[in-house]
Amino acid sequence: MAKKILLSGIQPSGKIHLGNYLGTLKNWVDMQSKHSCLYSVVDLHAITGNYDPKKYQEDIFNTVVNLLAIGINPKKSIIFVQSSVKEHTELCWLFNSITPIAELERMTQFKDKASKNKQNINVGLFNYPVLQAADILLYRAEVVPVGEDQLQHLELTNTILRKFNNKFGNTFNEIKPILSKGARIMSLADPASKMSKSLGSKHYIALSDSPEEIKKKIMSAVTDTSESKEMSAGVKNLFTLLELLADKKIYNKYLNEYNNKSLKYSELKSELADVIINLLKPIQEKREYWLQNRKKVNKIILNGNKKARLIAQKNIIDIKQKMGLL
Ligand code: AQP
Repeated sequence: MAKKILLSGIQPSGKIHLGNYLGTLKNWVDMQSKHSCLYSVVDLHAITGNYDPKKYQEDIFNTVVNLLAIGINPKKSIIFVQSSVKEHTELCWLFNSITPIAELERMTQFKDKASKNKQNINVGLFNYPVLQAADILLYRAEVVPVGEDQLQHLELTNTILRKFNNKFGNTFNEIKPILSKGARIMSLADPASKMSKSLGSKHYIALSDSPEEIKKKIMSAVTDTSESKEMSAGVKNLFTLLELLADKKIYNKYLNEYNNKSLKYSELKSELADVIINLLKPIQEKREYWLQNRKKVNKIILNGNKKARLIAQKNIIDIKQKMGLL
């Protein structure tokens, strides 16, 4: 049986945090043998937020370096930059013509991002999920690994493809979101919010953070904020990280201590910091390797762009024919 096509994207903010890694990117690595994978650096999405045009190319490059460092293998998967394939924006426009405004108005990520950045509520930010649908369906992808925050957008992709199929004939198969166990990692400093770069550096651990930075951030992570008997969101988050990264025995030991009220948070945090430092050490070494081999990275990007373009150019013809545009 032919392998299913998988597509997922990451914004080129230069840094990748533990939430991105455990929520999605680890899955990207694991799925390379099962599916035909396309991984996109979604530079057209990220310009809907605040970014620095002068260092944007470097951010895109660093994002690809990070993907290579975590284990995305360009011999197995296509790594490409979204804006190098013009058909993404073309298909976004085509989908605009069948996407109800009311559906976009429901999107919680738009409401959230708009409320946090009132000076820059642009049409692109509103339209973001339509471009995301185009990213996926341009390659006829059916499998989409994401974090929990993206589920609503993927439901909209299914709404758009159903509308397309009804109006223009059966073209796209329904897409299936794939969630990992770490689908929602919370901020270390404000565990009510998801771990996110835009909150500031004490809220997240970047894959490039030094052991000292990691220790400092974990040791000062918020734990109990109230006298509530329930496990607080901050402690739960530390346990989630430990469960995902440490041996089951170690996790159970701390959980038992928590349950019989003998747990010292400083010990839990110190253990967790060490586990994270060990996880990141080989990734950071590979990152150094790729940073010193810029030519190889650039070649990987050019090759990936070329392969993605070939698939996109073929698929858009079929879509435009169905819509009466060719
Ligand atoms: N906290 C998280 N827990 C689990 N998964 C997460 N993802 C993001 N945050 C978490 C998943 O990471 C993938 C890449 O997402 P992105 O490039 O859109 O990054 P983002 O969500 O924009 O990351 P930030 O740090 O939250 O960026 P800002 O603050 O700039 O908006 C996606 O699959 C996402 O679900």
